[in-house]
Amino acid sequence: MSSEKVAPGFRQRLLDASRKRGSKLILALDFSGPYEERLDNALRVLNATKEHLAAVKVNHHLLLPYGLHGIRGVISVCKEEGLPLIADLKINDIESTNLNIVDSLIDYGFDSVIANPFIGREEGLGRVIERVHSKNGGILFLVYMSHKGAEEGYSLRLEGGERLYRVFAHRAREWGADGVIVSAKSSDKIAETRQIVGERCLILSPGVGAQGGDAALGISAGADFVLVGRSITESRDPAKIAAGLKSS
Ligand code: NUP
Repeated sequence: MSSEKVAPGFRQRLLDASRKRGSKLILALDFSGPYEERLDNALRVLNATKEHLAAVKVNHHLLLPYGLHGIRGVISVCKEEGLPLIADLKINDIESTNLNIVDSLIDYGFDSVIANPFIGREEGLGRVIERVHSKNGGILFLVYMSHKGAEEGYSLRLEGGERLYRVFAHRAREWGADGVIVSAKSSDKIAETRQIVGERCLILSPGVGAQGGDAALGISAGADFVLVGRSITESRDPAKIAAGLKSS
């Protein structure tokens, strides 16, 4: 038997980071306002809150104006701190484009990506999941989003009566997603999703604070992590808010 140590996968890295800091909080590093100030603001908030975090999520707010190369300072802080980095690009395209996206993200140091299971497996997400896992990264599926209109799409009934978000939860389990995104405002959907995906698939819940949801409710419904942006990034005291949310 080989004595070579296998590096832990994304799920384990996230759980390890969470345990180390006693935190179920994933910081959404989202900033609006002048483009030239966003990176400095991101580094300021990241450095102020890092001891309270389990992971960091980056969205278009930083990636569009700066690109992967431009945010390498943020990536470095996360690497130094052992904070897994999630790219919230909601991958939603054909396979060759999706593969291109995940290759860039992982090569630049991201640990995982969020994808839309709506696009399907064949020539959609199938090889993307394999690619991400072959690079020791993770993939998270949108199952039920946190905005009001989520109901108009994710709750649609399919022929036979099953609702779309339940199909997405089944896909997460069957296709080997490392985690799913389910609104913190929908305790019932979190509980239903847990029933479907089992214990190995992590549930990450956005919609806390600025969108009206409550972190403790999300966690008590069965979410493993809460995903919070503006309540922290737009606060006068990000560290205080993050410390309050870390073990909701
Ligand atoms: O359903 C989702 N809701 C949601 O808010 C899926 C997401 N990925 N997000 C993202 O989480 C959203 O784009 C933002 O980056 C973050 C929540 O930010 P905030 O509402 O806490 O500021």
